[in-house]
Amino acid sequence: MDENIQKLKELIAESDNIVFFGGAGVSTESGIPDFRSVDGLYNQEWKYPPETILSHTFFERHPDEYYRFHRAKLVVENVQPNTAHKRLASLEAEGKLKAVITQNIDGLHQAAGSKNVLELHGSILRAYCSRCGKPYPAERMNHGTGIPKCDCGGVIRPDIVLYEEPLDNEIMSKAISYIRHADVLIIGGTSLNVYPAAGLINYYRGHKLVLINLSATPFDSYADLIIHQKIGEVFSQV
Ligand code: CNA
Repeated sequence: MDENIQKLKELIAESDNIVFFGGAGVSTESGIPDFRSVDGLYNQEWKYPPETILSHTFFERHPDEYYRFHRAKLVVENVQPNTAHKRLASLEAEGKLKAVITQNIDGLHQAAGSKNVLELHGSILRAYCSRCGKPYPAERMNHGTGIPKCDCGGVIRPDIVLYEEPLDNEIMSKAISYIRHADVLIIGGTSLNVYPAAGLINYYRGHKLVLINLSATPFDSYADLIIHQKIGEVFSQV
């Protein structure tokens, strides 16, 4: 076994206060593209970059184009949790992992059995009316055609945090608290480019910061242990 993965295995074995903070790279091995990898959404043919389409202004002005992108790119059929999601869920069940903090909107941590999941950017598995707030099943939004509308005439929107929108204060405070009190913080599958989420790393007080990411991140020098390998493959060994 790789020396660094062996070290991670030991850190996990010795701790009962692990917190995981992850992003899109956690789900690529399930078949959901991230934003920035070579075959990620940034490198696909599309008129605007994902962060423009996924912005509040764009949603308000071009809901039809937003939904074309949403259904084509955010909703991926028949996805299953991979080894990373599953191992994180089993670590929680063993009482070793306190929380999964995720930037993902795909619901795969819960599908794997994780209970304490803090979704910083919401979920495409929930929807509500942008005018009156009435909740709706995600089905029509994710699989229908055209712009989904509420009985009140408002546009139904996904319960995700679009660019230009603030993060939920309560979720952010909980995430800060888990990270501040964590013994081992494992960060994985995130380019650590999207704020304010990426700034969470600054709240960690410990000396067991593990970074598992295919490519380098701006925070590599902060890490006590770096593993530049596929996260599913790493978690299958620990
Ligand atoms: P990102 O900026 O696309 O970065 C992903 C990172 O993961 C990159 O640095 C990759 O090198 C790395 N990576 C890709 N595959 C793997 C792998 N198998 N193992 C280890 N590392 C890998 O994504 P971030 O999450 O950092 O950016 C935040 C955005 C992307 C959030 O707002 C998300 O909502 C949004 N997003 C979410 C999903 C999803 O829910 N699955 C998919 C695409 C984008």
